[in-house]
Amino acid sequence: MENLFSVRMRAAKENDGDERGIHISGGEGLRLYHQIQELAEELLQKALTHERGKPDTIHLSIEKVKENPVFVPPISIKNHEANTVEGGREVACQLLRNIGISENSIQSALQHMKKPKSIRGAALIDEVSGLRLDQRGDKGVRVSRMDWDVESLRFMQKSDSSLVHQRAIEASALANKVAFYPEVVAELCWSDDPGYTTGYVTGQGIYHRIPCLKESGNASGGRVFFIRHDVQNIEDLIHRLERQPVLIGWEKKAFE
Ligand code: WAQ
Ligand code: MG
Ligand code: MG
Ligand code: MG
Repeated sequence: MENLFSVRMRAAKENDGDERGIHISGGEGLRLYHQIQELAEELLQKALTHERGKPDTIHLSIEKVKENPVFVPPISIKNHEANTVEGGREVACQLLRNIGISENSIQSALQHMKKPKSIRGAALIDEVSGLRLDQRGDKGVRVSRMDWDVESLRFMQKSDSSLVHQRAIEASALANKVAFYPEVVAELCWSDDPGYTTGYVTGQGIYHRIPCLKESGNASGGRVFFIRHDVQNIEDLIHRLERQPVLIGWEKKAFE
């Protein structure tokens, strides 16, 4: 296989007394050399026109991936219904309970999601105690080096209409990489973008899309990964989340 490049962007606004600033937007992909420019332009455009505001700093980084990517077959997508934030959050909490997440841990996740200052990465919390396991504070753990395999995505799009929107494509690539690791029991996510209120819960091999997880206009959101209580080496998991190249899809085009 030809070399892949990791193309990543993050944009932030300055904030007094905090060198990292306030998170505006981020994004990324794994592409071949001749596709770098197209993705870099898309990401730059995203940074410059984001509804969270004009950034003061934009980091764009492009790096050859030396390790071979792992192919991860996508989990299935289930669409849920809700008309109110209360209803949407109840759907999310019920799904997390069914997956086996403790009430403490669910409440701790909701507290994290409601914080007004959005962080650029995810919080890793214990599925039983709800305690934060990563030591990353306001930075969080930024999952990186994942993308859809293009042909596998096209195949999935034939049967799932939600996978046409750029945002759902990006979010599901991340969610699929995260769900691949056995240490991660579940994930809860909704956007920090004020205009986007649909979020998801993943667990037990399903990406549950849930509308109405927050009020429109609200700029808080985030990601929580619920981690198995018996995990010994959290740093090793974080390393794989950040560094291991993953393509979502099938290596052999068995589906053609
Ligand atoms: N790694 C870890 N956490 C991240 C990453 C990443 N690569 N990117 C974003 N986050 C965290 C961070 O705290 C953001 O503030 C938060 O997630 C939300 O990110 O099926 O668009 O990119 O329709 O604003 C979900 C539903 C959309 C998609 C989620 O999130 C669908 C979304 P955003
Ligand atoms: Mg995003
Ligand atoms: Mg898992
Ligand atoms: Mg956002």
